Amino acid sequence: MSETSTSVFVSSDEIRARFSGAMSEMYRKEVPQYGTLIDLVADINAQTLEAHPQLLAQMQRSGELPRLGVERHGAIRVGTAAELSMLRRLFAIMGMEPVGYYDLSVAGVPVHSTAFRPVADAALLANPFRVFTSLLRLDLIADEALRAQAGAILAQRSIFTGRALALIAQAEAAGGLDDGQADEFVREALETFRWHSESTVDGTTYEALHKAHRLIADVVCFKGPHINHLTPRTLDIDAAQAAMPARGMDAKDVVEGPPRRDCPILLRQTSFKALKEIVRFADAGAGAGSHTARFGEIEQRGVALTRKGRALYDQLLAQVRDMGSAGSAAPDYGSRLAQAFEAFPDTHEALRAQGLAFYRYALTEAGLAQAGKAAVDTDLESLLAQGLVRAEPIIYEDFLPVSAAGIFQSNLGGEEQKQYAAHAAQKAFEADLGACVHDEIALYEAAQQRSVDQVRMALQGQARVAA
Ligand code: OOG
Ligand code: NI
Repeated sequence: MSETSTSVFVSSDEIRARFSGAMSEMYRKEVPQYGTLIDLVADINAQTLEAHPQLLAQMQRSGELPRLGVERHGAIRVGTAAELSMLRRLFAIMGMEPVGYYDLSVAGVPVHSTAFRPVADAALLANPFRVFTSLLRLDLIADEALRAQAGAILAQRSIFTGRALALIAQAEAAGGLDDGQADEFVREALETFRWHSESTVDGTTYEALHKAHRLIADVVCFKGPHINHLTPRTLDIDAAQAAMPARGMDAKDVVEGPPRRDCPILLRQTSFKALKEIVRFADAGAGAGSHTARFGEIEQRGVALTRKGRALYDQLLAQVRDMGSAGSAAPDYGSRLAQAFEAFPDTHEALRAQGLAFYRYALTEAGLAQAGKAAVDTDLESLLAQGLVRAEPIIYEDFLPVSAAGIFQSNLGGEEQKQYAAHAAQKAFEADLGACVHDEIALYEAAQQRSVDQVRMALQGQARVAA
């Protein structure tokens, strides 16, 4: 039975690709500067690949090149556990699972978050679309009456269309969606992420929530969790940042994350500032107001770090931020950052040898010729030394809490800094989500190990197993 019924299902990779494409098209119409950003990044990527044949070759070998042009992440913010857990089910249909837990309360943003993304190697190569998803923490609103009011407003809204809910249930029951259902699912799911210029509340309520925190107003006062940015991946973020003003974009002051390096690590991000948009409040008589929430962002991705590498990154970043009171907005931030990160090795040989970053191992041409030969030793280091195996960086697919906070802050307008006590609550978040989040570092570890196992298997047969 399963053979005939499952064969008509569209793969989750395909649904994700359709959805990501549809979302990009919608956002291009809603925020035209996003279209400009996509064009700019495409130009910079083409120039970068032309100027760096080694990078081109490496991306060809790793299979990353085709995904580059369609790669992007988005972000949304939701208000209730029910919304979050239904999103989990919606994203699951597109092969996207919650990865990582981010506590942003430390940075003055009253949310905690995860990223929905594909986790399997092949799915990441097919289309790595990710959605950074934040849950508002009403418990961090100090004013009790306001907290209750926000909760009551959120309890009344339904962010999914009836058809979307029906298709989610149907996909779960049947194990997939056919071609027509998949298209309908994409159309219906998209509605949840659309911008609505009519607020669900009156102007006074908006102002009160806005005063508690701009982000609270953004989550509570609208019909749904409008997509607030979409981010293409650039291969040279400094070049893209420098070119933004000429194309009419108001770029953020500094690039978040590590400094420019020969071997990019983790993630670097910058954005153009959020646009002021006209909003009509429920008491339309009061006239139109405005809201600032939606922006454009670009990112450059580098190699994923091991726990040891990540600890070093966190330590160096904290050191930089402790050196200057103005954090990343200080004028000497760039030089302080570069200086501190001199302590982070910047060759792939060193990163690998010191266990700071993750690599995917594969047989070279010479290695393939040796496959199955009796003399082959499967000790990884000696295989590398003999040129039979090569190590390619595993790209970081996730986010960085300090950077995310910087992105949030720069797009909330103003210098707003609320103080919340550091308050990681992963267990509560997972209870609201209805599932545990993946440990992102464990995923990279497993990907690296799979590649090692594949190399060994390819050499198997007469090959000795390393002691
Ligand atoms: C999410 C900000 C985080 C990133 O790239 O780090 C983010 C938000 O503003 O909702 O998207
Ligand atoms: Ni982002």
